[in-house]
Order: sequence, then C-alpha cells, then structure tokens
Amino acid sequence: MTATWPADRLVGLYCQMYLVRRFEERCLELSRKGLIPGSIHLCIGQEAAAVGAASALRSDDLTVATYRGHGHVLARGIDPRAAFAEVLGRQTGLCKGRGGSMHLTDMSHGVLPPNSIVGAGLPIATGAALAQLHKGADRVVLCSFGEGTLNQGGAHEALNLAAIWSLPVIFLCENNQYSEMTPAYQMIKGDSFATRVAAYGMPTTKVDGMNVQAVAEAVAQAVTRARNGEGPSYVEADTYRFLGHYQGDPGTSYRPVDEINYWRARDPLLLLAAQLSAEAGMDMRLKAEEESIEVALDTAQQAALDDPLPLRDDVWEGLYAAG
Ligand SMILES: Cc1ncc(C[n+]2csc(CCOP(=O)(O)OP(=O)(O)O)c2C)c(N)n1
Ligand SMILES: [Mg+2]
Repeated sequence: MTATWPADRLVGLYCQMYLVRRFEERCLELSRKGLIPGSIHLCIGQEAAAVGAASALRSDDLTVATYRGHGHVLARGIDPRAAFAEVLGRQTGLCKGRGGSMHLTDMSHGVLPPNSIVGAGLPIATGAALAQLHKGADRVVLCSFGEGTLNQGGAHEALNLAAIWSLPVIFLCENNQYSEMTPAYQMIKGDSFATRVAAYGMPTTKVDGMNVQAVAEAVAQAVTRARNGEGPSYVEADTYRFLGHYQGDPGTSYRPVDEINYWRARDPLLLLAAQLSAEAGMDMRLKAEEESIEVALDTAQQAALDDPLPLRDDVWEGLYAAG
C-alpha cells in the first residue's frame, strides 16, 4: 500500500461502506418481518472489498457480482430506492420486482445481471470482456466471487480463456473463509487459491480485505493493466462475513466464537473510522455523514415500501419465451 490517502477521499469510501452496511441491516429487518420474498445473502463485514474495488472503476466499466452483491451494486452508484424496491419485489425495482436480492441489475450503471449459480459469473465476465475487445472499447470488467467458486469447473475455463486472450477482466476473489458452512481450508489441498490462478498465467495479489484503501489500490493496478491491454489479473481480498450465509443461518454453529470476534475487531468501518479519528473534528464529521445517509435510506426504504407490487396481468412481460 502507498501512503495513506487524504482524509476527504477516505471519508467518501467510509460513507459508501456505511451506506452498504445500513442498507443491508435494513434488509435483514425487512426480511425478518416477512417483507422480502426469498433469500438474502448479506455482505456485512465485506464492505471494503466491494467499495474499494468499485472506487477503482470508471463509470462506464462493467461489474459482474453474485447473489452476495448488494455492496457491489450500491458502490456503483445505483439508487438505493430502486435497490430496496427490487429486494422487496416492487414494480419500481431495478428488474421490475422480478429478480429480487440476488439479481440486482442496472446496465445504465454498468451492472450486469448477477445470479445465484456459483461460478457462473466468471464466464459471463470473460464474455463481456471479449465483447469490449471486439468493440475496440477500453472498458474493463470487474468480476467478484467467493473463494468456494474456485472449485467450479466453469470458473477455471473462464480464467484460462481470459488469460490466453489477454482480456480486460479483474477477477476479485472475496475470500470470506467459508463456502456456505464449509471452511476454505477443507476445500483445497494446500492453502492457496491464488497459486492455482497464477498457473493460468496472470498476476495474482493478496490484499487485506478489511482495508478499503488496500483493496482500492490493488484493484486500481489491475484496472490499469486491463485497460492497457495487458490482460486479466486476480486480486484476493481476505475478509469475513459477520453474519450467516443467508438470512436464515445464524452463522455460529460452524464458526468458532474466537474467530468471529477476531474478524469483528477488524470491521472495515471501525478500522477506517479509527484511522480517520486522528484528524481534528473527524468524529463529528463522520457522525454527520452517517446521519444524512440514515435520512436518505429512511426515505428510500419508505418509498420502496409504498411502491406497488407487480400486477398479475404483467406476468408475461419481459420474458423471451411466449406463454
Ligand atoms: C453451481 C452451484 N453449486 C452449489 C450451489 C449452492 N451454494 C450457494 S452459495 C454456495 C457457497 C459459495 O461460496 P463462495 O464462493 O465462497 O461464496 P460466498 O457465499 O462465501 O460469498 C454454495 C455452495 C449453487 N448455488 N450453485
Ligand atoms: Mg466464501
């Protein structure tokens, strides 16, 4: 990592992480009240990976996230009201309420459709990057996924193709230490996912995924390579999800309390706030920023709750196949 960035820049990243954290805590409350159809997979604890990575992108770059993608989507600047509305299944949602939490999509912000098939994002990102090359565009594709994904065959085919064709992709592995309830160390012989990826012939970097500046810098380097036609890179952010795999999983039966406490003490928001608080007046400034984000989220959430559900008569709209 280079020298610490100026406070204003870090405050911007803090605010984005706070927005993601509070959006998701609100989603959890809404889910517990039975207002969210289906499952939600929260990235609470992993905000620095999503926010740091998105900060390295240009507004016309592309993002391919996963079912744990709220953070990536919000960090690309999507309107929280449209995100709430989609999660709540409303007509005004990003996908008109038909996608829900796992499919937040907004092409106007470069967010391609994510999905819940583990490993499916890598071939999609590689294909999107190939399209950029054919178009002569200099857009890059950020592809985020979990470490468990690196045991999926399609993921490896995509990594290989991206490498041999020198495609502009940044493969961001958010190593949150678990794939559902299975610890990462039980899934591979040896201890390194990066070593596997390096075998395809692309640079790999491991970074502290709880340090937003460190993630931002590592991804920015990979973006520069990709934009210069030097091909893909792999960045692995070491991180942790503070809650369960999905809203119905307490996340405590298969994870030692000491381990959870260790990572919670490395909360990316707390770490950055502590670092920033060395500046005079910073605590007050962060508090004021948090308050204004709460107000914006209150408004967005209430508007989405007041929005209508999709109509039964519209059920065939947006389908490729006729009924
Ligand atoms: C092809 C496929 N296999 C299995 C599953 C079930 N599944 C859903 S999430 C998940 C864990 C993936 O772990 P990881 O890639 O580390 O991502 P994380 O959930 O930790 O963010 C599994 C096995 C699935 N959705 N798709
Ligand atoms: Mg994982």
